[in-house]
Amino acid sequence: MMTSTLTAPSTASHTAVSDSFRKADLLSLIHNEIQILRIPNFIGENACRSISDGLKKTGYNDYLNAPQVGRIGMSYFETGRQPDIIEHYFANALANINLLREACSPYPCPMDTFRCVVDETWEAGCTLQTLYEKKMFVGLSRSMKPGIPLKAHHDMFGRHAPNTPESDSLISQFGVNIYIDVPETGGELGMWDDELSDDEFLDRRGQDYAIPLDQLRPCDYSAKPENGDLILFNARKLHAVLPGEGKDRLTISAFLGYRGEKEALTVWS
Ligand SMILES: O=C(O)CCC(=O)C(=O)O
Ligand SMILES: [Fe+2]
Repeated sequence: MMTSTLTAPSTASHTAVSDSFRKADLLSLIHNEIQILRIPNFIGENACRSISDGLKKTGYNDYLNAPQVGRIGMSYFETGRQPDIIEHYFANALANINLLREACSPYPCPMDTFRCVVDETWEAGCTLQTLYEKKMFVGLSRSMKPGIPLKAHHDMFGRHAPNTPESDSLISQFGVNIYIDVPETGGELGMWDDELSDDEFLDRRGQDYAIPLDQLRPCDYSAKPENGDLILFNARKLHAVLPGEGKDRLTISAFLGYRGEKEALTVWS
């Protein structure tokens, strides 16, 4: 449609930066007052270095449906509604949580820390998402190679788990990423203001897993992550990871689901 997305504007008004995870900031995200919440130094430098080594030693495999995107663990997005892959996802969910814990050891897995911090902050708590009465996996680690973007997409639980109370009840879905080892240049989280319907998104991505960046105008705003950052963002808006330079970009990620102020928040990958 329009030109290159390789430069990323930084836009303060869409982003809040906080020194800790606070309910008021999460409410700002929920109420659409901000689109990105960044918490620097959520994880310390030494922990990042050690966890980066542990993740690389554990080893990344490509997504089943997004070639060139490495991951440890499995995203429910990969199941593509196929019963045999869904079964595989659930059969391995808890083992994969433990695999991530082992990779991070002797440091705590940052996703466990995140889950505790959210639980402590939100009166109704934060729990691991269940689906079809089974526990989901959470804490997917993603590795993006230099020069390779994560193409533009939105994340909609309802596409992968349609007509379930768990997806029908969702009011907001936030992307959660903890940045373990990121390039100094590039690797921004880029966002567009567009909230497409899922049908429109699927139509526009065609056979690809997402929309190539050269088919979009430059992103409307972005966040440049640093090692140790925790970033939450509105995953229903179109977003992408811009290509990084010089080193692999390692993250630990989840989605956070909101269903109302009196409801528990939930996490899954
Ligand atoms: O790695 C990032 O900055 C964002 C990745 C992403 O698309 C997501 O977590 O939904
Ligand atoms: Fe995403």
